[in-house]
Amino acid sequence: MNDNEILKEFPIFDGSFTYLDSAATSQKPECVINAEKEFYEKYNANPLRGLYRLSVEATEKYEDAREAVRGFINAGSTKEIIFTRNASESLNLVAYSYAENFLKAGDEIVVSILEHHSNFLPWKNAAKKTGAKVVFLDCDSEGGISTEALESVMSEKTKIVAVTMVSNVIGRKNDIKAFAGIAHKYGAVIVADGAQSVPHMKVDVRELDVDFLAFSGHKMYGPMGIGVLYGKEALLESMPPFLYGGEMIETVTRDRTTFAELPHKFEAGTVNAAGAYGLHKAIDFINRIGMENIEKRERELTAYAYEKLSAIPHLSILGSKDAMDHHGILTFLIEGVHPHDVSAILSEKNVFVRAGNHCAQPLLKHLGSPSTTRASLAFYNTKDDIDRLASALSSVRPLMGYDD
Ligand code: C6P
Repeated sequence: MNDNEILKEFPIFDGSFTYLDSAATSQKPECVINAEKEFYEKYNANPLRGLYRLSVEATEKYEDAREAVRGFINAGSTKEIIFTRNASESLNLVAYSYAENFLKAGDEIVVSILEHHSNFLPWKNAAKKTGAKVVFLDCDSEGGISTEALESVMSEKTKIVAVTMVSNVIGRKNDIKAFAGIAHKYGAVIVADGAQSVPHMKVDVRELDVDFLAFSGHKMYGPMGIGVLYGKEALLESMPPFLYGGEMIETVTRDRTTFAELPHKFEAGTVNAAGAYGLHKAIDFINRIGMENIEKRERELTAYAYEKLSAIPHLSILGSKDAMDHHGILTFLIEGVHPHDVSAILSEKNVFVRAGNHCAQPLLKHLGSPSTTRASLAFYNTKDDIDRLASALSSVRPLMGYDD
């Protein structure tokens, strides 16, 4: 597909701006935008409840979406796919239902320093309630975490290893398969945060052997408000419900409740069926483009962006010195200019990037800077987008009064 064919799929791209904040949320193709409308126009009824045709159809659309997610990450069963609101809720589900029930005082939860707050705060909270301890797994100066580093913080006390597949700040990827092997050797479960990996690379939960995987629909061309938790069936079976309410029960009497089978045990209340339908269409869209093509194009764009930004005086890119370690995410500092000013100047030039702490304050502290500017790509970006970014960045210091 050429640039124009790709851009045509996304109605928001009218040529008036350059979008480089896809790590925050991706733009949506027309097929996904239309899907929510189609759901409400053709299939709207409360799923999983009604015995009439429309409700049965709504249920079918919802469960078809679950099957699409299962296939997309190669889970063994749809019982292992829980729909949530987003990656944050998926991670909280594991912390509330698994950690709070199975951890005890003295146990340890290993959390990498690369984590987004959503894969740190739930563990901190679970540790506070159970008396367990959060142990940090630090990265090296370029954001890498070796298997030796993980081994060095593991012990028989470790019960959970919570680690991101790809950092939302520096784009660095962890060797999750090797990490899973280490976690299992010590009898711990591994919780992988796939928010920044599932939209950009093939993620096969059985190949990686992760126990839990969390991700959001809105970062993978799908709607906001729908997310996924994958969990191994035996673990999910052993866990109590996270939220209580409608449709997550089998029977309720005055003094006894039995819960629904997986996955419905974890989906209390009316579900986001239109969102799931939209996510299904997003998965169809990714499959139509081909994940290998998405990855290839994003690799090329990352290499191009790394080269362009590296050539800008007074700009330093955080993390690895190897462009291929950045997976579409470049976080940088411009000497003497606050990242908020950088982002505001870029916005004036209709180039949209994120500035701040990227919801990863412990990592930013570790990297020695409380705030940075971040440009993040998706496959719909073009080399022209990168050229516009580079040109806008080159103007920042002169505009701030530096005579470079
Ligand atoms: N990162 C970013 O701009 P939610 O908000 O629940 O969909 O995703 C949370 C989350 C969890 N893990 C990682 C690695 C993430 O990057 C995010 C979201 C966005 O970097 C918004 S803060």
